[in-house]
Amino acid sequence: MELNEIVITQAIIDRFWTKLKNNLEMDVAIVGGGPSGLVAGYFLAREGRKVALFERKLSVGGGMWGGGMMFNEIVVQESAVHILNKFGVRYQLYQKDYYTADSIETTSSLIAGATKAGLTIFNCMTVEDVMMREDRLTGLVLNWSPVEMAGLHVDPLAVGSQFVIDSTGHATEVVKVVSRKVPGKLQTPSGKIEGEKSMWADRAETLTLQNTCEVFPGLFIAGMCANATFGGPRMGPIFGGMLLSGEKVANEIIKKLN
Ligand code: 48H
Repeated sequence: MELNEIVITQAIIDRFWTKLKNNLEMDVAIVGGGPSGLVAGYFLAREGRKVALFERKLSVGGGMWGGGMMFNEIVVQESAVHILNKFGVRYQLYQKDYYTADSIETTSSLIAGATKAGLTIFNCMTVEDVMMREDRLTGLVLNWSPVEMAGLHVDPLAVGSQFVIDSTGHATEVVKVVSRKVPGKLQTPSGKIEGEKSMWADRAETLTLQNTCEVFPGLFIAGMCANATFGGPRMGPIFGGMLLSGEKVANEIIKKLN
């Protein structure tokens, strides 16, 4: 049988259309496909929740691919090793409490695990705004990343969700929009974004987990975004906090949805 280009085109359009339409309303919309967002998506999807992740770039994985300064290995502490096990990532003990894993294997395993668990990922989409009502966030405002990159004046589209997770890392993009444009205050000491501090790995890893919370009605923060929002320090290429934050935010939202 001769392969037909028009059928190939129709197949892609039909399937993508269905995927997009199925995700116009969902339980949880995740912004940013770094390690914390992917782990959150995995645990939410495994609970049978309707969850989609929106990523600006062509590839998800965020800052994990490059390990530390492009030495493509990551460090994970003992308390987060159970998450590597869930995704079938191989790791090695370096010394007590310090494990290492190949950053390519880890990132690709998080992506494969999360999508196979049922997380839908939309790449090349930028979240440029949120949807709001009197008392809470109700969804996301999206545009194609190439529209943003080219600076084209094209209006966005919107998707609804019961909860939003900002896992956009250092950039804290959704929190920034909410702080600037949505009436009300963030649940931080100043009511605003406190801003990320310089490196202190041990404290940062503890705070990443502590700062993972609902920072505004309908908006949860995870990963590096949680630390930057609450004024926590950065931690460098140790990723246990990111993985644990993804697990925690999923559990908190599952409790609320139940
Ligand atoms: C759609 C967006 C938007 C937007 C951004 O930075 P990430 O890897 O995030 P985390 O928090 O899961 O992991 C942080 C970790 O990678 C890291 O940077 C560490 C540990 N740093 C320590 C240190 O000391 O520096 O991923 C965030 C993702 C990226 O893929 C962005 O492209 C994406 O979010 N993103 N996607 N719409 N508006 N903004």
